Amino acid sequence: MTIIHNPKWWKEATIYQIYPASFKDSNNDGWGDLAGITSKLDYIKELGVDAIWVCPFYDSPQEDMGYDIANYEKVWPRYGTSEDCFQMIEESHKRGIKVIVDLVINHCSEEHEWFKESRSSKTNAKRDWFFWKPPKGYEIDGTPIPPNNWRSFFGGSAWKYDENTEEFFLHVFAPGQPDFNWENKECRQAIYDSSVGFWLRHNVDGFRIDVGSMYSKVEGLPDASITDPTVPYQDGTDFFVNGPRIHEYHKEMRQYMYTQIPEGKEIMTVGEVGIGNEKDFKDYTSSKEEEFNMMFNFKHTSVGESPEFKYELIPFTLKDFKLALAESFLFIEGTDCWSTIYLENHDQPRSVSRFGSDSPEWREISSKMLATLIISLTGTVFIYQGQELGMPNFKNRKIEQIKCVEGTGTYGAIKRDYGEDSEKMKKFYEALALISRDHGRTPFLGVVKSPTLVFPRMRNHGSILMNHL
Ligand code: TEU
Repeated sequence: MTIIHNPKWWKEATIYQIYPASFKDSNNDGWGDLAGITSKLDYIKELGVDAIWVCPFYDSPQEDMGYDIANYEKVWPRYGTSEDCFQMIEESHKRGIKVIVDLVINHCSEEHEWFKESRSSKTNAKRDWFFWKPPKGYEIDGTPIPPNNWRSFFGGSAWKYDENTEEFFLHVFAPGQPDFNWENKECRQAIYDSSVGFWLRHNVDGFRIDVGSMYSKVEGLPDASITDPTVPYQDGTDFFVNGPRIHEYHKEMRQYMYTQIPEGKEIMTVGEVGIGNEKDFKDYTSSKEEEFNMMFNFKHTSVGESPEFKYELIPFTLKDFKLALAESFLFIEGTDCWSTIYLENHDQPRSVSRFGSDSPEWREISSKMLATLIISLTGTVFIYQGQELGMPNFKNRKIEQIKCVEGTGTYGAIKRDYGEDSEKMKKFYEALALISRDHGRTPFLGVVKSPTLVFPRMRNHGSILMNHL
């Protein structure tokens, strides 16, 4: 029997995710920076890590911690200079560590030059690069009504009114994150060249593709059905998650990537898909389809959150968790697809607090148990800075101290729709204490009193269902 063996470095890899703001501050200005990351590469190497994924470090007004990009080709000055970045890439490569960067191209920032041009007039050449629509009508007091009833992931309407041209633009995330109109070919080409090409030409080894399932919106942007009559805006994801042209776009982008790298070099991509069915997952990750190499599923990190509203906790059992986690990898069996395994990232709380126990008695052993779980399952392992030390959630943070735009935006929407003293707000506070996105964003090491490495050495952990195709 001949076994066809086509090994790929990324199938056996352990990838370490770095959140630049809170990893290592090299100049004592209170923010982590790229020089800080470079100074810790030996530590990262020692962990047995094969690649780092560095969260957005590009120029940005930081409404969503850098996921609102004003210039794809410039480093945000607090994080350093382009030279610092090129050095981080070079020093990683010297140590045999690959570098994966975040590709945030469902939207940009209101501060991006392309959006500034687009908003300048209805006839601007870039007007169609974003979704602009006139109001659906006007309230009696003259307030313009958004073009459809979609809600933003971060609370309130997914549309923001622009006085200048008296039209709304679409933002499925924060108001300062206008969605690109991927239907426009010229816009797609500009995105590829600036965000993908620039970094491939500067030697990165791949991309983590932010909200990679949401670029294709259903034509006409129809109203969502009313699933929660108590609030003005509804869940519109049926019309933009895994949409009609999404696979076409990813194939096109992957082809573009090949034009930017030397012969023989391999690029690794991991797409943030979030939700979908088995067919969607296969379509994204089948090697012959040439879209993503692997993807992130949100099923297991959403366990215990109400499907209608994330910030309302519901009971769950160990079995629910195991079945949800299995959705990340079972679909690849007998296929040419590949998968990831993770418990933490910058949008998630600390896994020891979420799925184990962070009491002084149990924190270390509980973290070790979760570490053992993920390195023994199938798929490329992603671990998040501090997870190797069993960092726990922070305790007793007040609402005024919440920094993340999902937390502050949701708070504002609940206050407006239900009131400060409502049951909804009470449940929101309870949920925030467990699952706020800020839990994973506190300074590295900050809350760990006695650091001990909880991960077994990670290199070549091996996969149970090794895929040879
Ligand atoms: O996250 C996308 C995403 O789906 C999350 O916002 C999700 O809704 C929630 O936080 C987890 O349940 C990506 C980035 O990872 C996130 O940091 C950004 O805020 C977001 O995209 C917008 O770019």
